[in-house]
Amino acid sequence: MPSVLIVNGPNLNLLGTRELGIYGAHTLADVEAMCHKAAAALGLEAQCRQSNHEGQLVDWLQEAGAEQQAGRLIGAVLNAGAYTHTSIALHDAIKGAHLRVVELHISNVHARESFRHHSYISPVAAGIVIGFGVEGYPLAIQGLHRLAAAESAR
Ligand code: CA2
Repeated sequence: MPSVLIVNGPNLNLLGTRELGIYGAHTLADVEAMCHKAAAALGLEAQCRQSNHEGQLVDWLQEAGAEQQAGRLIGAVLNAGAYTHTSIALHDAIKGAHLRVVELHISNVHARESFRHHSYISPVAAGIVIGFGVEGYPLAIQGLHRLAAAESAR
């Protein structure tokens, strides 16, 4: 069964414990359960990971690129958290690995502080899902599935 990788970055392990007004009451475990369900409905296995460490995220994205090239993975949904706004390393990892990525943000970053308006991920993302709360995760999986199917039909 092909896989889809779901990667959550720094502080997203705290979902559902604080900042409920911005990120909602669902925990990371709830989000991962939603991802497993959405993936299974498309005949995919969801691999869910979270790290607070930039290098760990780089390693996972590099490995995912190799899995995608081998035809075992359709791509990744990436909520890089605050690294979205700072990390050239994540940008380079996605680009270098030729990884199909849907960038995701729970909150509408464009309605927040200006430092959240720039993303190093967006220029190397195949698609972007922003501001739908945690419901964005299943939407991103569905979008990634469609993009992968469209590319393999070409
Ligand atoms: O809206 C998003 O999904 C973000 O990627 C979340 C990041 C933020 O830095 C981005 O600008 C937008 C922050 C994640 C922190 O999550 C927390 C959850 C609960 C309590 C504290 C932090």
